[in-house]
Amino acid sequence: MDWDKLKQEMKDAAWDLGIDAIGVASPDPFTTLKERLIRHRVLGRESGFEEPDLDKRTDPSQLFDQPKSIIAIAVAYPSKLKDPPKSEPGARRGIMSRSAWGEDYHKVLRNRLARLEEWLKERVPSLRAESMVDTGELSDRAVAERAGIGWSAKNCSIISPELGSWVYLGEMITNLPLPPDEPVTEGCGTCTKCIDACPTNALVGPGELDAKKCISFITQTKGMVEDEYMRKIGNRLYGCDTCQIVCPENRGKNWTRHPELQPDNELAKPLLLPLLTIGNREFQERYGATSSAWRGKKPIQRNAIIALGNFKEASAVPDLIGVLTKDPRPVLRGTAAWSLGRIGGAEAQRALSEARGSEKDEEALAAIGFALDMMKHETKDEGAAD
Ligand code: B12
Ligand code: SF4
Ligand code: SF4
Repeated sequence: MDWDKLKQEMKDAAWDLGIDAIGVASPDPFTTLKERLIRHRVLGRESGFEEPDLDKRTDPSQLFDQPKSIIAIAVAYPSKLKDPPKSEPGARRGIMSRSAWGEDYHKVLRNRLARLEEWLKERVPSLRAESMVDTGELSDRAVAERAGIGWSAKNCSIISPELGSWVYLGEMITNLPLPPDEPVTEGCGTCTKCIDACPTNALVGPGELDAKKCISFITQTKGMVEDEYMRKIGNRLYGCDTCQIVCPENRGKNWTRHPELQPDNELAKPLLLPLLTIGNREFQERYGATSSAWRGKKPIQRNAIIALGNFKEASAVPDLIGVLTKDPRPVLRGTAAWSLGRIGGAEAQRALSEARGSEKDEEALAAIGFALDMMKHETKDEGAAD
């Protein structure tokens, strides 16, 4: 078999298979990545969403019998809404990160990898392959970098010279000895816009993230959020795009060719109030097919409550009092207390004082106390994200 020729044919076929960038990496162990991951763990900077076994993360031969190559793919997604609905007083809206617009990317990329596998199998019937997207053991970014899809940037993203960073990544380990590609030579140069723009200073150095400080991570947690971070969440409901929006490499880049990745404006930038009381079935119907639903509805509802507080949306006070007094989940009651404290006013204060007498959950009670205190001292006024 002429592997060079097969690789070139695969590259030529990729576009028609719905793949926007493709490259080949050697399956050698990722030794510098391993050192990096150990350091990351020791410093307590992991999110907890990563595969915990660092040997599996960095040695493809632990996942696959005699791997010969890893094919990396990228699928580009939209970064702009067409005629986005306005967020205005009385009708405030939250924002989903671009990686959660359209259909769940795990499904879309698995579909592309399955098509690619079929294409290869037709040419090499002895093909063995194992594909992964996000939830697999490997570092999708490290594989993409080695396969020449893009460089590992200061905002941690893989930036493709042609596509920017609005790309999802996936890979396929194979038994085919395809010749590897070279990593790209471009880089960030002296730019530091992402590090400067990060609202929580989560980018602690170029390409170094303290995931626990990252708003993207915080929006996906389920507990109470600290006051400092609630203020910085702004109106983000899931994920954070700030360090990519400010990136000059993304200027003018908006990828729209995949119909299943096209956003629905009402899901990408939804009204906040209806989210407070959305039922399980309705949540599944609306968000079940997107990548934002994997942690259930609670984090998104909590973030909607936070956003109303950050907007200081006085018209939301009755609904927030409803959450404070009736919601069975202490985290949501506590967050509603914070939001009412941030909005302020006599009605909010009365409701908080009453709730202080009846609330049984310790954490929610502490949040009520904090909110009442905050009403006395509130001076700051951070804006919303989008
Ligand atoms: C855990 C995780 C998160 C965590 C932690 C993110 C992080 N930066 O570590 C949280 C929840 C915060 C998160 C957020 C986001 N994520 Co995420 N996430 C992952 C996941 C599952 C693992 C990442 C990981 O292991 N991180 C640990 C770090 C240390 O390793 P790494 O980034 O994989 O590898 C790089 C570094 O190690 C670095 N490196 C290696 N050696 C050295 C040495 C030195 C000195 C330095 C400085 C760096 C360095 O180079 C490697 C390659 O870039 C991957 C999927 C996967 N299986 O890989 C998706 C993934 C990285 N996420 C993705 C996306 C889209 C996002 C968000 C943009 C979503 C959003 N809009 O909110 C944000 C971006 C936040 C950011 N600035 O990174 C995409 C990235 C696509 C791209 N173009 O790069 C991935 C690849 C999912 C996918 N399959 O498409 N994510
Ligand atoms: S995703 Fe947001 S919080 Fe996280 S590093 Fe980027 S700008 Fe900072
Ligand atoms: S904003 Fe600048 S430093 Fe950050 S990723 Fe983009 S080019 Fe690199």
